[in-house]
Amino acid sequence: MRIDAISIFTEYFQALDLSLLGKAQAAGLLNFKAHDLRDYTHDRHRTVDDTPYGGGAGMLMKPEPWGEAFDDILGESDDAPVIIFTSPAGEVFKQSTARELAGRKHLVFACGRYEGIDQRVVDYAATKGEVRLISIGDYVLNGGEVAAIAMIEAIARLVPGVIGNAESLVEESHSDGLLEYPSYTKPSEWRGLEVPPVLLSGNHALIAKWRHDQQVERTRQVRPDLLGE
Ligand code: JFE
Repeated sequence: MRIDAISIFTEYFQALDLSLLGKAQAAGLLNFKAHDLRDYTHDRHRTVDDTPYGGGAGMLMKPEPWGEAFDDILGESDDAPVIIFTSPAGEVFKQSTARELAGRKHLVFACGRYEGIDQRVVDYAATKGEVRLISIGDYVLNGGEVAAIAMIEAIARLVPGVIGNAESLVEESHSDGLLEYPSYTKPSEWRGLEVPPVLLSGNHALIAKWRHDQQVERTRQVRPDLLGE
């Protein structure tokens, strides 16, 4: 899978060189590249922002560097990429979104800063691929990079071979729509706190039932919306 990100803070994406995603890149399962939007400017100050028409506070990202970046990065593309604008005004990113995007060959993340990007950049991108505006949640970040990194991590771990232990993914898909059950490792007693005895019982049917009950109870307590309540 090929993933590009366009940003004025490409250093953020060094996080993707760590751990499993770093190994996936080294193994050629994931071809990731961060592109500096300022490389597509031509003035002495490498300007990417300007004031909004109609007035209002703050600055917007001007369209010309984005157009040049898309022409360069999407020019090399074989089939229609998905172009993702991280935005607080987008559809909310879900595990189902990650699954959909993990099935595509080429993703391009457009990461804005300031108060956002000139709307014509989104309209132009739609002539080059499938555009999605995606939010990672109902809070406002200072820019799109952190949101893009969260999405890339969630997507890339679903690419076959990226997670060595395929069982972790299988088990997750079973528990679809419920929160995880609490987990314990050794020692069986720690600072006066005991592991629930059922987990030491060796009774696998009983353990499966206990875990499912814990999932339902947890979900009811903190995320009743997931139960449709
Ligand atoms: C950008 C900003 C003022 C946005 C109303 C580009 N889930 C999520 N939260 N925040 C973002 C995504 C995000 C994504 C891209 C971004 C925030 N900003 C900051 C400033 C108003 C804004 O939108 C700029």
